[in-house]
Amino acid sequence: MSIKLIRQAFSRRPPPRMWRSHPLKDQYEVVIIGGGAHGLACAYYLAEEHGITDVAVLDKSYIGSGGSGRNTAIVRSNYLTPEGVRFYDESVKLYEQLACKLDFNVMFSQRGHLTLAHSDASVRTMRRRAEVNKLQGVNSRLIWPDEIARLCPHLDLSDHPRYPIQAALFHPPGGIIRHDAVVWGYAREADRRGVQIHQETEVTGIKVEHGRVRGVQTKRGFVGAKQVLNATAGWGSTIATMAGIDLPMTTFPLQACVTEPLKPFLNTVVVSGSLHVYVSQSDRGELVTGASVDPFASYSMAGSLSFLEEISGHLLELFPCLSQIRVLRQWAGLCEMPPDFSPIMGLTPVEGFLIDTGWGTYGFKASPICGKTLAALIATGRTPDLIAPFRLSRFAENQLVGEKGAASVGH
Ligand code: PYC
Repeated sequence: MSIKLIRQAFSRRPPPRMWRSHPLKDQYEVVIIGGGAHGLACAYYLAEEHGITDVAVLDKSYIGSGGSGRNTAIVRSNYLTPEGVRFYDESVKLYEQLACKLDFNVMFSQRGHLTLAHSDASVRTMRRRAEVNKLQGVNSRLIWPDEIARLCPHLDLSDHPRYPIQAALFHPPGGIIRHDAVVWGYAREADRRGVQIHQETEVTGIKVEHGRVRGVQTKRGFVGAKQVLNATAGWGSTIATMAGIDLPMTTFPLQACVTEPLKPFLNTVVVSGSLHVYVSQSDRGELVTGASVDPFASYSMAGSLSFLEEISGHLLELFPCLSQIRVLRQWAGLCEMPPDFSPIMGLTPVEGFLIDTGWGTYGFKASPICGKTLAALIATGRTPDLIAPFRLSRFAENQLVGEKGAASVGH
């Protein structure tokens, strides 16, 4: 426990506010639409690394109310494409330093990540992923049932299940994090550096003149800006349309749920792409688990019984010992899915209007690196090499980044 925390506990003063309220100005240098981990990270790095503090982060609700508060908080970099592995690995490295950088405990637990293979084809894919990962310097390897049993003794490794487990991709740096803490930590440090956070400030239009962005229309009035970043996860294409840009994405709900707390028994994150299930145990003991995206496009964030039936069946196939466990609550978030399962980031045909979109089921884990690279692009006008493969123009150039290592997308 830090000295600061102990001093605060004994002081009579209420703890300082994490971020302040301000009147909305009619002009900023940069407006960021979306107060999730991506938007707030970008605001923080703009201020911290480039000295740009005349920044407003606008959210239509409270900060972290979108994808940042609706995910399962898995962090990993064991993707399939070299472009994806390099990008997510930088994010893992930033997450490793984040608690120190923000002076805020984000509870990053690198407990290891197992992706199970239940068929010969899947073993081949995991082997390929392991090789791509190693070539990029990422710690990831194929392991067999004896080692899986040591890491995760409660998994059913017998030949009884419909799809017996044959092997797994083991990624020791992968783990889970406290997603709200990431949002709050970035918000507090951005605020301290002069960034303004405006909650309940919905953007309803984007003003573009002669091919250049001029600002955003909000429910609280017009706000001018030299540069506008669209960091709105599930609503990325809706916002882009306001600037006259059509993004090649479809929105699907992704559901997840949490069980009652159990004594600690699951020390790794466990994922099965074939069964469409991923599960980890939170520090409170709850199992946090989810399935693949819903099989239809929708903006609904309602939970469904069919999800609960499906996830229970799949989870019990892996862990029959959980048959008496009760589900406490479930939720859904919106995933905008590009055709190649890779994000769409960077410049657009509208000068000054940038995008941080296409985050499908893989957005939260990219927050730090996405914020950092987009801040660099906003500040310098130059696209960092790390995000160049994810440019919007890749679709017209036929340079897709087919990311089959994305989870929950039912390839
Ligand atoms: O990318 O690890 C992942 C993930 C798990 C659930 C949704 N995405």
